[in-house]
Formats: sequence, C-alpha cells, structure tokens
Amino acid sequence: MKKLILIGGGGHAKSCIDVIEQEGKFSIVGILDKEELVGEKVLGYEIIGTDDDIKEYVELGWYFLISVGQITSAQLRMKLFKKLKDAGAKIATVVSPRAYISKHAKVGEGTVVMHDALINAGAEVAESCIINTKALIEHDAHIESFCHISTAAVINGGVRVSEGTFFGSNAVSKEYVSTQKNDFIKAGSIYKGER
Ligand code: JB2
Repeated sequence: MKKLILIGGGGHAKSCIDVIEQEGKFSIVGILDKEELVGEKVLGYEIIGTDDDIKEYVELGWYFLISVGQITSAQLRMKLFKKLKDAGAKIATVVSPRAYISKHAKVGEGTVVMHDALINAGAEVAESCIINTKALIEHDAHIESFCHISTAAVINGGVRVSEGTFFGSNAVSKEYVSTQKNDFIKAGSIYKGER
C-alpha cells in the first residue's frame, strides 16, 4: 500500500480515515497538525509533526491528503494545497468503496468522495473537493476546485458549483444554475440560483 500523511487531525480527518481504511489503497503513517497536538492520537493514528515537516515526507515519496474540513471558508485548504504543490508533494485522491462514480464522470486530484456519495454520468469534480457522505452530484454537474458538498446535499443536473463554495447538508439545487465563487449555501436550503 502507498504511504499517506494526513494534514489536519480533527472531525473531518476521522471521516477521511474511515474511508481510507475501507478503500485499502493507502496506509496512513501519521497526521500533521499544530505543534501542541504532536504526540496525540486520532483513531489510533499519531500526530507526528506539523506542516513544517511536509518537505521531509515529500522526499520519502509519501502521499498527502488535506483532512482539514471546510465550513465558512476554503482559504485554509487552498493554502495547504498550494504548500503541497510547491513542495512537489504527491497528492492522494480517495474514494469510498461505498461511493458510486459513473465511468463517464471525472474526479480531480486531492478530492475525497465519502461513503454513499453518488457522482453521475457527465459530472466533473475538480481538485481538492470534499464530496461528503450521501451527497448526490447529478449528470453534467461541474464542481470546481476547493468546494465542500456537504452530507446529503443534492447538486442537480448541469449545475456549476464555483470554486471555494460550501454547499450545506441537505441543501438542494435547482438544475442548470451556478453558484458564485466562494459561495455559502445554507444547510437545508433550496438553491435556485437567485439571491
Ligand atoms: O494549518 C493547519 C491547521 N489549522 C488547523 N495545518 C494543519 N496540519 N492542521 C491544522 N488545523 C487542525 O485541523 C486543527 O488543529 C484541528 O485538529 C483540525 C480541524 O479540526 P475540526 O474538528 O475543528 O474541524 P474539521 O475541519 O476537521 O471539521 C469540520 O469540517 C468538516 C467538513 C467540522 O465542522 C466537521 O463537523 C465537518 N464534517
């Protein structure tokens, strides 16, 4: 199995760990988090250092997954992705064996597709997105980079979710509408593309 380092050891990391374990492609060697948390464990995996150690693990040829989540803003995940790219890191893409991704869909580098998510034909998901548990991405939808499609959200056919958007749990979009860059769609809302 390929060796993997997680960046961030909070709540979202726990969901990522379960998917990674079930997928069975990567073995998690440790987590990078804040200095004061080094030595603690998350679901049995140790926080082995901070982001200052990224270069050391890049040199070992290990993979990375950004496992800090995203609610109010995508800024931190964007910053970490740039840091990994600048360091020449290999970035993992992780897909739950319980997810369904059409053979006619595309999923970009650094994206995690959680349990029971469904990505239908003609859909495209770009880099470093979170397609969370039970999310539905319908045909021909485009999810741009650094979006979080939360648990049980429904992105209907032909929708464009623009870069950095947070699309809340159980929110539903009308078909063929677009969000704005860095948009925030409230949990449980119906998004009609108007403000
Ligand atoms: O710059 C950083 C950094 N900033 C915060 N680098 C690294 N390596 N780690 C960082 N962190 C760490 O991310 C924090 O110290 C903490 O351990 C973790 C964030 O954990 P938290 O549980 O606060 O949030 P989360 O982002 O994992 O989860 C949120 O988003 C998910 C999508 C939660 O609200 C979840 O409920 C939600 N499912």
